[in-house]
Amino acid sequence: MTMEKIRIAIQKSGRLSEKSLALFTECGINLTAGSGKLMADSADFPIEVLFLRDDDIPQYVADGVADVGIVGENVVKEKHKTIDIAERLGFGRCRLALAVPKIVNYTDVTYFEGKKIATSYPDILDEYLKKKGVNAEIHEISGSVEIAPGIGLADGIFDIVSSGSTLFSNNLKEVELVMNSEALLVANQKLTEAKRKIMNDLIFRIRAVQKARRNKYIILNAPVKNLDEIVRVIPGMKSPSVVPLMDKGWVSIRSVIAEKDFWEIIERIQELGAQGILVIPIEKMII
Ligand code: PRT
Ligand code: ZN
Repeated sequence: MTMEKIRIAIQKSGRLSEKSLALFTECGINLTAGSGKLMADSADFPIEVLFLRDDDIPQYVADGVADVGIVGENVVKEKHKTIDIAERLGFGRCRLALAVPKIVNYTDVTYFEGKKIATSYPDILDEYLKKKGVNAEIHEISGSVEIAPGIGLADGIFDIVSSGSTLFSNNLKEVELVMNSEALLVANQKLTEAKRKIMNDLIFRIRAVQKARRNKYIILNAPVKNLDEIVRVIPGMKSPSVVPLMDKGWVSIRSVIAEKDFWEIIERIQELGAQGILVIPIEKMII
């Protein structure tokens, strides 16, 4: 009897490759071959990894050649294949936006009426323009979209923006945000029961890793007189553990705090007399 596995498609080389592989490692899934090969498998988890161009991933997953895949939301939306979004992965964040030359006196989206827009995402753009009631000519190109206005190929562009530095260095400015994107775990809609179970195991691990990333373990010494107030600031998962110190006026507190509230919490508890604050990264978190 062969053990059931799931086959997952990830980007072969590009902006999502490294983070996709890092996610497997953090989930305790070590792969046997490098990303240079077409496929890899793992001794730790019933998984087989297929390395592809990101544009091909939705189709492979829709066809069932791969059971699941990791791909940008922008690509999923552009390809509109019939696949499920199984989990949002929180990396590869970017946005799809319209941009025009800096010198343009832009007021609103009607600027694009009768204009030429260069993009690698014609379907998403077309849908957006229809919704806005704007008629523009969509010029599909597969790369270096940002140079199109400079060489007279288009009046504006519709492209992925992350820091905005590519737009800046090409004398363009972002004028309309069309969609936000992040990496998604996508799945074939007709997975067998056994494969669905493996996928859910994978999602369970991914969530534990993500939760851990969003939180920090904190240890600190606190004066007993302010204990109640300090505990209100760092409530912990259930409630913090409080350990007495030899010095009767002090206790040691251990708790978990959210990364995003980190500096605010540290400031508050310092005001309340906390000392010797240690902040420790968490590897996995299962509640
Ligand atoms: O070869 P393959 O087809 O697999 O890769 P690709 O070249 O099509 O894609 P790749 O590797 O560039 O990006 C893969 C995915 O990463 C995209 O589909 C997005 O979901 C996501 N992502 C996140 C980005 C960016 N951030 C990003 N900044 N994809 C592209 N960019 C490019 C953008 O096209 C522009 O040229 O970076 C430039 C803008 O960046 P800033 O920081 O200058 O604004
Ligand atoms: Zn691509």
